[in-house]
Amino acid sequence: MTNKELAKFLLDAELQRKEVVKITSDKVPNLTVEEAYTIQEEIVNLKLEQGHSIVGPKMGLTSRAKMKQMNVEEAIYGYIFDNMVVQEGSEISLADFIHPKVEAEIAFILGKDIEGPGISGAQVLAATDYVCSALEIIDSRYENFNFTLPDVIADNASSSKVVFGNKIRRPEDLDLDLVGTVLSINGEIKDLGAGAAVLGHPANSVAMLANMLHRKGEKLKAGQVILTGGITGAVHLSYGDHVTAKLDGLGEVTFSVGE
Ligand code: 0L1
Ligand code: MG
Repeated sequence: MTNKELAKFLLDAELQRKEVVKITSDKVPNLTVEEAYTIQEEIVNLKLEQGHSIVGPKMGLTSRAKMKQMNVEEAIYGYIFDNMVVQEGSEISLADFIHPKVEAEIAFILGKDIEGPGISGAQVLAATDYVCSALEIIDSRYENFNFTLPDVIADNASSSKVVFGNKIRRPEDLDLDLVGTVLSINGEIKDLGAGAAVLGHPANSVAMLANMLHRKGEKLKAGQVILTGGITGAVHLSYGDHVTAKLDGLGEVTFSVGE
């Protein structure tokens, strides 16, 4: 199969809400990370051709625990599109997903372009206009979230939906590494953490992204909204769930799960 055919295969799985066997099992056993990003690019192009626009990139596998689990030194990225954004406080339909999970994150809204190499967290903070809370809903197209690193990169880093909190703050008004975060479902705490769970500081995640994009001759652009990675672990969603994340200084972000 060509990279475009593999991209269509994964996009069909997303559109039909149908889980598939990971592509390294049978279709491309020797898939490299570089080739996987090429498949992801084909997915991005197909979504753009369908009329969707990019909100911004997202970082994934940014916690030490997830990196260790996948045996990687570098996080991964994917892209969030406009049709993935869900209004804060609204209800999503379980039927629109395969096996969704939710994680609490901090999003950065860029005021200036950021171009690698050698970008630091301090440079990211200087280029960031605002930060806000977010709940990312991930929905791997692979059976049981069973994938290798190249598989998940090709699958647009499991991107599915995102709910942004309504409160925006200037980044200098908060210690983003110390932002305490509590993720609850139906009033029960499911996980908690602090901003430092994301590569020591969420700005480091954006810096890593800028440096990774530079290797492909790309940069982060003013106006993009960037998901920096899960502060909490990812928690499975079920019908009837009312999900709330509280992030210190960034307020609450919520949604619920209907049929
Ligand atoms: O946003 C994320 O951290 C997800 C990255 C992909 C890994 C997964 O699907 O669990
Ligand atoms: Mg995430």
